[in-house]
Amino acid sequence: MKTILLTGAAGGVGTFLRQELANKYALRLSDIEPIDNLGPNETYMQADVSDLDAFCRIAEGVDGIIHLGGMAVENTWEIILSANLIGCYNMYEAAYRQGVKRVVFASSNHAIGFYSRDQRINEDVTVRPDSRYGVSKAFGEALGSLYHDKYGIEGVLAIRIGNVATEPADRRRLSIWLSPRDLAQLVTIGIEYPDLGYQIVYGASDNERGWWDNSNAYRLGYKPQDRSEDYAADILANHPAEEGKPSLHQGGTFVESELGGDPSRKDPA
Ligand code: 15L
Repeated sequence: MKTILLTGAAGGVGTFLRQELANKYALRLSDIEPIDNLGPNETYMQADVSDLDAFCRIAEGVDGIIHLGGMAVENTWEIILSANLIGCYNMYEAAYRQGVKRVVFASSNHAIGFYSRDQRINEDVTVRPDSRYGVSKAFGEALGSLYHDKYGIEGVLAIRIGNVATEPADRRRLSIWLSPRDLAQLVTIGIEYPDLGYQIVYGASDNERGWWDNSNAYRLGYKPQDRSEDYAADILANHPAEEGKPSLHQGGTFVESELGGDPSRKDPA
């Protein structure tokens, strides 16, 4: 069994992945928060992602890293800088120093959130981040490319995750929903696919209303098991349409926050 380091393991997405990957990998869980309900194939090592020495310790001897650590939504520059930019640099640098072969980076739809919802985009488009958080995800993708091309990390998969949940939460999420088991399938491609190189894919289930051309993921063997359309009738009946708002950009509320330079700088939920 391969040993995989899962950073940010105490968070919501980390908790889903622990369940999905429980019998597949020996998971070394890491987070700044403690985790005390360890399963049979799990160990825990506390670390702050902004500390390179700590990152090198938790990355020692693993076969791959799934990097969820850092801030998962918008925040101040200081926090994004430390948790996401420095945290991400430390992750790739630790992987390089420890000879880790595979990295799966949890990128986000907010790296391309300023595309409008009537555009169908693939992984090759120019990034259009909708927030400091989105910029940090674009940075993490660029670092992945650098550490593959220049420093020889064998395989790096950046997954531009939509929204991971047991079911889609609203109209926007009908287009970007990613079920936990479909996420686990993408992550497994990142760990296992031979000669992966550096790849970007979209983290979306089989969503009829999707905005993304995810053929790169399909080329790598991704076969999503879940469909957001199964929830569409219920969502459309119970969630109002959002016509005429800037949220008709793909990034939703992340786009609206501070739009036009609003100094009150409300953070999106
Ligand atoms: C993300 O990147 C966030 O981590 C998650 O909390 C959601 O806000 C999601 O995007 C989304 O766009 O719905």
